[in-house]
Amino acid sequence: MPSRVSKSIFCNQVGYLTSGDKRFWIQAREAQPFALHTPDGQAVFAGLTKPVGGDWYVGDFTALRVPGTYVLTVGSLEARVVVHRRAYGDVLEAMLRFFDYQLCGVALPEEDAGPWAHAPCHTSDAKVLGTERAVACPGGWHDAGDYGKYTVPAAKAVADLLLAHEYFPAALAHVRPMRSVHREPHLPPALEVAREEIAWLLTMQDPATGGVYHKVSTPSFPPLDTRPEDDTAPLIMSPISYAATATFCAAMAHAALVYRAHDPALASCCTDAAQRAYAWLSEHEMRPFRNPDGIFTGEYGDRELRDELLWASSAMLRMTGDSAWARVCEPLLDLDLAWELGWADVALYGVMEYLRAPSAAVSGDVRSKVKSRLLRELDALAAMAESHPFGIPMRDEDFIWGSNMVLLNRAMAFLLAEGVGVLHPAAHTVAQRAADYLFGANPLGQCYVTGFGQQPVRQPHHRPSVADDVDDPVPGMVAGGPNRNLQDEIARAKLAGRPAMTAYMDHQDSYSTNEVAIYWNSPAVFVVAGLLEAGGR
Ligand code: G3I
Ligand code: 9MR
Ligand code: ZN
Ligand code: CA
Repeated sequence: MPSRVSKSIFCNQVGYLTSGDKRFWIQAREAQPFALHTPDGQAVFAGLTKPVGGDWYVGDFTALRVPGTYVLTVGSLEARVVVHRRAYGDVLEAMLRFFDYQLCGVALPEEDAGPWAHAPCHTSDAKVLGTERAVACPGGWHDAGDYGKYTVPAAKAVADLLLAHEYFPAALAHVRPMRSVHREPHLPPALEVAREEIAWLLTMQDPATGGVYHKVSTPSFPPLDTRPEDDTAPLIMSPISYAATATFCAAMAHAALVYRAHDPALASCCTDAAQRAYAWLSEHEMRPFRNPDGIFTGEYGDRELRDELLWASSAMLRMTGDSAWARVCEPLLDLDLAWELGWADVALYGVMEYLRAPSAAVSGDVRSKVKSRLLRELDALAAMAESHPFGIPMRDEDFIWGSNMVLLNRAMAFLLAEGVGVLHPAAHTVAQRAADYLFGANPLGQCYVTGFGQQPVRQPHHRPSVADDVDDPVPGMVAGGPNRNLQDEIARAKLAGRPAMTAYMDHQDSYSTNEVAIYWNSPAVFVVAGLLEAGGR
C-alpha cells in the first residue's frame, strides 16, 4: 500500500484539558519534528512524532501544561489548538441543551432557542393502534432526526443522563439548560433536563395493565423538510411491548432513586410506575416487538430480551434494597449476554445497578465474579484500543449505524466501572481518545458535533435543522458517524469501497451516517462530563 502524506493535522478541534493528555495525528512515511508556538511566535514545545500503525504517526504534547491558544506546526502543516482547564465546558453545555431542542409539545422561545425557536408541535392525543382510545402523551424528546418518541431508546438516554449526574455532578453544575422550557427549573442540570423525558415516559404506561407502549409516532416519517409544528399526521400508539416495559421499569426505578432527594413527588410516581411495569413483566412472555401493519417509523426491534429483564430486576434491587430481587437478577448475570450500553444490548446497565445495590442485599460471591468479568471485558476493549492507530477501542466491524455511540458507550463503560471500584489503568486514556476522535482526531478530520471545531457537522439528517431557514444546524448534536454497511441510498452511491472509519458523509440525506439521536448525545454527555470532572481537579 502506498504511503500517504498528511494534507492536514488531525487533532482535537475542541481543545485539550490543561492537565489532560494531548495528542495529534498525521499520515507520514517517517517520524517528524513538531513544534507549538504562541500566536506571537514564542516557542513553547518541541517534539517528534511516533509511528502508531499503518501510515499514522502521533505527536504527544501532554507535557505542555500552560493554558492558551497555540499554533502547532509539523513541516508545512499548521493547526490551531486550545489548552484550557475547562476546554469542554461549552461543548458539554451544548450537548446537554440538545435535549431541550428535541422537546416536543412546547414552544421553544427565542430567548432560549435563538434562531431555532419554534411553536409547539405534536400536541394532539395519540390513538392506541386499532382502537378508538385516545391517550395524551405530550412532552418528551423527539428521538432523532425524525419526530417519533420511542420508549426503548428513551430509557437509555435517560439512564445516561442520570448516571452523568450521579458520577460527575461538579462538571455538570456549570452547565445551563434552557430554563424557560422546564417545569422544574431549579434541579441539578442533568436532572432538570431528564425530568421532561421522565414525565413523558410516565404517560406511555397503560394505567390498566402497567404495560408500556413501544412508541408514539405518525404512521410514516414525514418529508425531511417538515418543521416540527407542521408534522400534523395522526399520532399512533404502537402496542405495548416487553422491551418497552422492561426498559421503562429500569429507567423509572433508577429515576425513583436519583430524584428522591430533589423531587420527592416525581420519585414516588416513578416508584409506583416501576412496580406496576415489573408486575406486567412477570405476567408476560418475552416477545420481540415488530412494527405492526401500517406503521413504518423506527422499529427498535430486539430479539434478546433477557438483558432487559436483567436491567429491570437489578434496578428494582438497587431501588428497594430488597434481596428478593437479587434472586431474579443473579442467574441472569451468569448468562452469556453482551455487557453493553446500547439501546438493544442493555446488560451493562443491569450489571452496574447490581453492583451499586446495597451490599447486604446481594451475594458477595456473585458480586466478586461480576466484577472480575467486568474487568476482563474492559481488558478486551483496552487491547483493541492499544492496537488502534487512534487509540480507540474499535475494530472495523464496529463501524455500524451509530458507530459514534458504540465508541462513546465503550469509553463510558470504563468510567462507570471506576464508580464500583473496578479501576482499569487505561480508563482515562480511552475516554480521552474517544473525545479526541469525536472532536476531529479521525481520518476524515471531522468533528462529529454540530457547531464545534474547525470542521463541524453542517448537514445533519435532522428535520428541524433542514426545515428551518437558518444556515447553521442546531448546535451540540452528535452525528451517527461512519457506517461500513452503507444503509442509505446516497451512502451506497458515494461511499462504496471506503475503509470502515471513513464511510461517513456530512450530507442531510445520509441518515445511516449523519442522523443525530438522543441516545448518541447521552453517552457523549457522560464521557465529556467525566473528562471535565477529572481535568478540573
Ligand atoms: O449489531 C449488528 C451486527 O451484529 C451486524 O453484524 C451488523 C451488520 O449489519 O449490523 C448491526 O446491526 C445494526 C444495528 O443497527 C445495530 O444497533 C443494523 O445493521 C442497523 O440496521 C441498525 O440500525 C438501527 C437503525 O435505526 C435502523 O433500524 C440503529 O441502530 C438505530 O439507531 C436507528 O434508529 C433510528 C430509528 O429507527 C428512527 N429514528 C432515528 C434513529 C437513528 O437513526
Ligand atoms: O428520516 C428517517 C430517519 O429518521 C430514520 O432513521 C431512517 C431509517 O429508519 O429513515 C429515514 O426516513 C427515510 C426513509 O426510511 C426512506 N425514505 C427517505 C426517508 C428520509 O427522508
Ligand atoms: Zn413534537
Ligand atoms: Ca436486549
